Formats: sequence, C-alpha cells, structure tokens
Amino acid sequence: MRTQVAIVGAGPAGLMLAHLLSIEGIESIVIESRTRSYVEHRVRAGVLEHGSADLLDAIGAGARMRSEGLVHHGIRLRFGGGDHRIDFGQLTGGRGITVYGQQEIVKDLIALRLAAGHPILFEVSDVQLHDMQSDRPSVSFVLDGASQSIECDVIAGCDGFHGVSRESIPAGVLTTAEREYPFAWLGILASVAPSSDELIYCYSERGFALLSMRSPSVSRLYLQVPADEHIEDWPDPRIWEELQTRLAADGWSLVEGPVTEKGISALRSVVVEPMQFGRLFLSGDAAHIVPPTGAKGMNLALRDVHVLAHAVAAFYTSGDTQLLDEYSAHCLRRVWRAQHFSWWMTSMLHRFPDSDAYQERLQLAQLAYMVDSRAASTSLAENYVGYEWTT
Ligand code: RFL
Ligand code: PHB
Repeated sequence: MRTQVAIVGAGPAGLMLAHLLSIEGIESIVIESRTRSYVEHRVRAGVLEHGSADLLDAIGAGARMRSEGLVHHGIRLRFGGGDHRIDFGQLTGGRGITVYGQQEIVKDLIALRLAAGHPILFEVSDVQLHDMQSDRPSVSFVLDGASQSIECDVIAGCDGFHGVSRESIPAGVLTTAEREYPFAWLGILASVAPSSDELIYCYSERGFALLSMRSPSVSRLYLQVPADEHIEDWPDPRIWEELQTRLAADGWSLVEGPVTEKGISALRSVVVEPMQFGRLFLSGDAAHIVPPTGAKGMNLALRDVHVLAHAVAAFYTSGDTQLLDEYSAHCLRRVWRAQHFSWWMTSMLHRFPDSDAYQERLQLAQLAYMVDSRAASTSLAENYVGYEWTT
C-alpha cells in the first residue's frame, strides 16, 4: 500500500488528523490495534474546551455534540463544606466547555470517515515503523493473518501512551520529564441524573472527589484512591458511601443509581521531547500525558494534530519542511502550559499521603484565594476553557 500519511492509532488524535488532512486533499490510512467496538466504547474524557468543540464543528463532525453535549459556563469548587462557583462566562468573555464523552467523539469521527469511503484498518497487530529518517518511511503490520506494509511520506504516531511509535525511536533521542503521583482515580458511570448541573471539584479531608456527567440521565463520578488500590476491593455500596462522605454539603444530596462501569486509572505527568524523529511525528498521549484533574489530555491531543495537519499541508504545497521542523516546539509550548495547570490543579485538590497540618492549610488558603480573587479565578477559568496565545 502507498499513501501520503500513515496514521498509527484511531483515538481522538489519529481520527481528527485523518479528517483535517482529508480537508486539505491529503490522503491517509489509519491503522488501529483494537476493534471498532472497543475504541467506540472506551470510557475516558468528558470535557471539551471551547476550541476543541469548534474544531469538531469545523470538520463537520459537531452535529451530535451540539445536540447532545452539555454546555457549561462554570464549575464548582467544594471545600470547607461550601460551594464556590468559578464563572467561566463572566471571567472569559462568554466562553464555556462542552461535556460530551470521548467515545461519542470517536464514534462520530469513525462514522464520518467511513461514510466518506476512507480507510481505517482495525485489529492490526505486530506494527513496526521503518526508515523514519528517510523521506520514504513505512509501517508494517499484520492484518487478517497477512503481512502488509504502507509506504508513505510522513508517519503520525497517534497511538497513545502505550503505543509503539514512541518506543520505535532509538534510545538517546528523546528526553523524558515526568512525575508520578501517590494516588489514582477510581471512576464510575452511573445510570442516575447528575446531582448537580455543573461539575463539582471537591477537596475533602478524606481525599479528592469529582462529580461529572455524560448526559441528563448519566453521572460520572471519581474518587481519589491510593495508587495501588484494586477495583475488587470497591463494591458499589463502598463507592457510594465514600462519595457521600467526601461530597457532603449543607442542603445538598447525592442521588445514587446503578453503576454501569467502573475502573481505576493511575495519575502521571509525562512529556517526551522532541515530538519528532525524522518523518515520524508524535501527537497526543503518545508524546505527553497529564493527570485528568485539569481535563486537558484529549484537548491537547486535538491541538497537536491541528498543528501537524497545517504543517503537513504546507509541506505538500511548498515542498518546504519548515513548519514540520517547528511542529514539536510549537506544540510543546501549549503542552507545558497544560502540564503546569494539570499538576497545579492536582496538587491543590488531592490529599497527599505525607501531608501535614501545614500543607492542608496551604491548600485551603490557595483554594480560598482562587474564589476570593478575580485575578486568580480568571487564571483558573482561562486555563480550564483553553485560551489562545496572543504572541
Ligand atoms: P488514545 O485515545 O489513547 O488513542 C490511541 C489509539 O491508538 C491505539 N493503539 C495502536 N494502534 C495501532 N498500533 C498500535 N501498536 C497501537 N497501540 C495503541 C489504541 O488502541 C488507541 O485507540 O490517544 P489520543 O488519541 O492521543 O487521545 C488522548 C486521550 O485519549 C486522553 O488524553 C484523554 O482520555 C485524557 N482524559 C481527559 N482528557 C480531556 O481532555 N478531558 C477530560 O475530561 C479527560 N478525562 C482522561 C480523563 C483520561 C482518563 N483516563 C482513563 C486516563 C479521565 C480519565 C479517567
Ligand atoms: C469526566 O467527565 O470524565 C471528567 C471531567 C473533568 C475532569 C476529568 C474527567 O477533570
């Protein structure tokens, strides 16, 4: 097979890139190791920045998000037994976020691509990247028991944190900066109307809790748990009891319902630099991950491929690799802003195992400043909804 851009991974990054390239008249083939059904049902992110929602619209994939997604103009910080609203609308000139499940975006992007007759090859195995430093790189893999190869001009490594693309780069090329956190998130989906019309980020003595949602009848809730916790130790009644204790607030109650999905995810911050090796470009979780507290991971993945598509288009128009060469530095500026925001939200809202009275008072003082100061809440708001660089 021959194409212009071989895309490894059909997550939000890979699928969005395929659409953006196709709008520029550039051909691509997407290969994915999982089944279509698996990627369409993997429960992950839920919050789209203002700019990400606009991007889905711009490529013609926004119709269901606009009709089923929930637009929010604020979040609540809950601490000291009370709620404090961060009003995005007022603080960011009317901007908001859209709550819409990542797997719904993946479904919409897959349907649109297949309807246009463009290929996504699911269930490929033994994926290997070759000749990345030449101008004729290729990707080999096995599909339905047969060995195949795609020759291309550019490879986009959009295969997530556990993919092969980053691992294919020789040792010594990339530098890695990372943080591990001494806790994880236990997340559930429940068939019950959300007990709040906006997300609640809750700091409590027993640890962080988050109330989110997927629709008017589906709640998504998270609990901070120790990093080595096992999901088997958390039967549904224990999860609800812990949520009730942490989220308790005067005059408010958490309504429980059947749990339809649950799992534990580790929290890490990682960035590899540069996000390029020859004609291989890493995008999204393949190059960087953030703890989910800032709701940034998928948004960053979409931003990366927006930059990459533009650079690839310029390359085909002019033959010039300047924008491709600048891709990594361009993305890393936003990536590091999101790294800081995600690390900072995580540090402010979680209980650390070695915490003492001094650290707790510092966290509470920081939370109070966030809601008392317009400057501080504006900073949180603009980072959360996503902002455009002015330089
Ligand atoms: P993905 O989504 O991991 O997709 C990579 C795809 O590549 C496939 N793959 C391969 N394909 C071919 N060959 C191989 N060798 C392959 N190896 C892997 C995989 O099967 C997969 O289909 O990466 P991408 O596209 O970069 O997207 C990143 C996002 O998925 C991720 O950043 C977000 O889910 C993070 N995240 C959140 N981000 C937000 O922007 N807002 C949120 O509210 C938010 N909440 C979250 C989150 C992540 C969470 N978890 C589970 C880590 C909440 C949680 C709990
Ligand atoms: C979610 O709804 O899954 C979600 C919302 C906000 C976050 C993380 C996850 O910060």
